[in-house]
Amino acid sequence: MTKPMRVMSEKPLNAETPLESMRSWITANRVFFDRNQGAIPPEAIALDQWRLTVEGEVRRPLGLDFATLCRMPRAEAANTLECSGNGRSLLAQKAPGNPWTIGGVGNAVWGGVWLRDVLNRAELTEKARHVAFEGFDEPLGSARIKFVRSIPLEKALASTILAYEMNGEPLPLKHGFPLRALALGWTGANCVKWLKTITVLEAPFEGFFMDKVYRVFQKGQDPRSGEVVTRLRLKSIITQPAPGETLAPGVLTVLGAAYAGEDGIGAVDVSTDGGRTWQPAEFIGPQAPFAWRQWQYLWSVADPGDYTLMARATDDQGRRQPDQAVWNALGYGNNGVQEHAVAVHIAGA
Ligand SMILES: Nc1nc2c(c(=O)[nH]1)N[C@H]1C(S)=C(S)[C@@H](COP(=O)(O)O)O[C@H]1N2
Ligand SMILES: [Mo]
Repeated sequence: MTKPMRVMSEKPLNAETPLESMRSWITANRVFFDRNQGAIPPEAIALDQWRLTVEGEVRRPLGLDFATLCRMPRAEAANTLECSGNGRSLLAQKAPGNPWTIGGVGNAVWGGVWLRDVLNRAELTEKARHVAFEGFDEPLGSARIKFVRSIPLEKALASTILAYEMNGEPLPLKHGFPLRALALGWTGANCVKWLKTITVLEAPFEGFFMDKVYRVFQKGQDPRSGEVVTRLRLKSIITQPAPGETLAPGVLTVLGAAYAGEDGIGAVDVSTDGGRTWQPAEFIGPQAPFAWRQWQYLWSVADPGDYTLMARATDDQGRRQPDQAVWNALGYGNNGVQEHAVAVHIAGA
């Protein structure tokens, strides 16, 4: 019954969540999007071989084994994970990178420990400012650059978890078994998989994946002059009907999701006439911090013809999703209304 994922590349594996699987609050693990810079480890590491090293600006460096980690107070959080490049192929002006449509996103309930509990155990020094994560996946390509990312200490202490469970199952191999970071409400690049080392630093980590990519800059500019991609941007997507679908007249259920990372969703409006008029959608399903909100709109359509459906979200502070995304050289954060419009055909009776 489940539609297959849309694979954009096999090596490394980059694949989208199918549209049909985004019509529920929880995205099933088996179709949850895959985004990899390097090679997925060929097999699950034996848990008794695995250690989490915590070092750098700490008074008590740690080598935590899995059993010890599991005995620590449990953290559980719903979180919508989105790749920074999601929506890139829909941008009005093209940008290089994986050609994501809307499926570089998924929502899951993650179980693990709070990063703050691990850092407190290691006792931060006064110099601690950034927290860097390194996984044990092998880099691909001749440059052999490891995927290392750091986040500010405030985020690490406030709302970051180290997850060993995804939707009630052990973290699947593709998604970082046995442990991954999740900076809640921040893009996937801040959520390192296959964690092995956490290094507390005085300043942001410097390296390819911090300084050359995952920054918002214009063509010809030094990437380092651009802001690091962190928080998810306010956005809504239409998950039913599918683009280009032909439908019969009647009352049609339009489905979608809206998310804003660290912010909540206040409202979603739907247009069925290419943005001339807007009607409120209704929320369905659960609501939780950092998680998307599912919505529906019952569309009565009598007349055959071609229609353009659009959705636009407003966050809980009253800020509205932009019509067009702010373009940048690597095509990150496409949250434009126009770019996510869906054209459908209503057939004659
Ligand atoms: N170790 C490691 N962690 C990683 C990556 C990676 O290549 N290696 N890719 C990142 C990116 S860019 C994204 S969008 C998310 C994707 O997570 P998923 O494959 O579980 O959906 O993982 C992040 N964590
Ligand atoms: Mo990503």
